[in-house]
Amino acid sequence: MINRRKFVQSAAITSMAFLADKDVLANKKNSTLKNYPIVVSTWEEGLNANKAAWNILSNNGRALDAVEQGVMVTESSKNCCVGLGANPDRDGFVTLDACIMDENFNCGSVAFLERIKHPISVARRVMEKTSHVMLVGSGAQQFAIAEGFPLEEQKLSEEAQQSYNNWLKTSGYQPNKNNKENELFAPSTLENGDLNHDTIGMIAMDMNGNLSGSCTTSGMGFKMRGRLGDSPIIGAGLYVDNEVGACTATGQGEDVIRVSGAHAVIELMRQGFSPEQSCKKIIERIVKIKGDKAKNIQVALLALDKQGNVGSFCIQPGFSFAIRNNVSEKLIVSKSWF
Ligand code: SD4
Repeated sequence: MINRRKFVQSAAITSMAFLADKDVLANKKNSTLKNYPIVVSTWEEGLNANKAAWNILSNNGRALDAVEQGVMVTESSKNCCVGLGANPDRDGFVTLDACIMDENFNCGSVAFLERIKHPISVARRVMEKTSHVMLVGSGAQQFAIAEGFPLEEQKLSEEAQQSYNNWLKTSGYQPNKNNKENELFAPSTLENGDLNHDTIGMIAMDMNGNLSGSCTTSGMGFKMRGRLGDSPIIGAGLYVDNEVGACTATGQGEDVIRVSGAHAVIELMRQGFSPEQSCKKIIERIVKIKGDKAKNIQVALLALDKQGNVGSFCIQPGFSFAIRNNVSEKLIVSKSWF
């Protein structure tokens, strides 16, 4: 038998739970109206990519389709920093890396892929059609061809050929000599916020509140042949946890991998830190690890939480991200450590 005291206690607990649920529902409803669907992506190229993603999201499409088709715009752009028009490696070949992740922890990735225009779509096929997460090099290319992706001509874009010729004049082929940092982001390229970037990372939440993300890159220009950065690595260049949020990274991939950047941000968000606070904490970790060398590198992190809040943080000034939702379409300059 239930006594009066117990009855009052349990009624109070039930009504508190009810109120809490009501609050959560009300917040969710408000944030549905205000904060999502939403898509955010790295660098100024993100503005165009977001347009394609927004077409899908605003028509009640799936975030996964939005993040694939969004970054395909950047992969297609002729002389852009991403895709087959990008800078080659030291041997003069463009090699591409990409990964994608949906709301159910499904993920796919390709790396060191040559002569395929849309690595992000190959990554999605790896996710959907194989039991694997990553395919690399000739195996990834073989899979792409078997899936019907055309093999493109092996030819540098005019701009890339020009910058490769310039690079050959001054830099030569000197893998891993002396100052490792300067091989990647030379300090001169960090002046005036004019950063060397070769990547787009995109994260989105659709009308159903589901998150997905994509990341695609040509990697660092004039990298050693076979070098991979963070962009195709789930947990480094991209991570999505549909209960918590999504994060993508750009910049010097070696230093993102070192701290499992995107995953580390998500774990901080899970503890209750905002997207910006979480990104800042991981940037702080990298800066601490790098010591004096931190001033020569760029890493930027961009995150979106389950309520549609966006935040970013980077090491050097100069990183910006593009945002598109019901209320705005704009480029935002990220806060930076220096
Ligand atoms: C990489 N994170 O390959 C990429 C490079 C990048 O803008 O983001 N460039 O390390």
